Amino acid sequence: SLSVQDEGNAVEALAMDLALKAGAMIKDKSGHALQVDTKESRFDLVTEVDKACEDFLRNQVQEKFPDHFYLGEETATEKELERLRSGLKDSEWTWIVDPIDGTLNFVAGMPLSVVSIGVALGQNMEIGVVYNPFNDELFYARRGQGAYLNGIPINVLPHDTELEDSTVSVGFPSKPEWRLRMLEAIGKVAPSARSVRALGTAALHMSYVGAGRIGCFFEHNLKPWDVAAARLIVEEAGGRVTDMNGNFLQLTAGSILASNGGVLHDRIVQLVSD
Ligand code: 2AM
Ligand code: CA
Ligand code: CA
Ligand code: CA
Repeated sequence: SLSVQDEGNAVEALAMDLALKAGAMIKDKSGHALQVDTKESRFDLVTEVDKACEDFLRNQVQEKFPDHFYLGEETATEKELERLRSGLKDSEWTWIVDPIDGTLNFVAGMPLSVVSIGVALGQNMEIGVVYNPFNDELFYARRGQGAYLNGIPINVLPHDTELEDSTVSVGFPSKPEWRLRMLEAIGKVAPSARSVRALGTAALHMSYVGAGRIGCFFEHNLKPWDVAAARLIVEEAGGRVTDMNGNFLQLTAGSILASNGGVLHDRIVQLVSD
């Protein structure tokens, strides 16, 4: 059997290869007539392409690594989510996958959707890959080895960057009550920020934090697959990821704040924490 290091290398190679292949499927179908269904509400959409990408990713992972645990947005069962909540075993590999982050952009034909593939070893994210097929940007991180964009190392903004010199990014969850909570939080932060962006994909926002394009990202009520890959990208790029009260973020996610670390992180927590 493989050493943990060798298995990590094989997982890394597969995660990158699959992100590129799923990304190509997404780009191919963009702008075409799609079958669109609703999920939990009229605001919560899924397309045939979300499902096809997830089936492809799940089958590939299960074929190459039959003993790994796979959790993906479009196939996750209550039992699988419970396994994540109750805590993963130390030596267990877990794939946490969002086949399309930014489905509403995809449905509308806006080129802002990514494939997000995170792989945990035990309770820690070990590998994170976020791929935007529309401009061919591949964000990637491995625990302890830094974060990269298309092979070039990336870093968050300097730690002394203040809110006044930072663009802040946010997301609007599908549940109306959580949107109102977001508007409250944005109301406290926006007056002092350089500007505010909401691009409709949490994984891309967080990757941009890692690349130093924006200072921070926060959103309520996110799911594990929205943030699994990109949190490692932010951390390995020198940033910080917590919940919106500044506390440790579990793999189960929820409310999240990703930033360059330093004074900006503390300032946002001070403004939005409950
Ligand atoms: P998704 O595209 O994979 O569903 C942005 O607010 C984040 O929340 C996205 O990462 C998006 O992931 C998720 N989300 C789910 N439903 C949403 C909705 N109706 N409106 C906005 N975002 C939604
Ligand atoms: Ca979705
Ligand atoms: Ca998502
Ligand atoms: Ca999705």
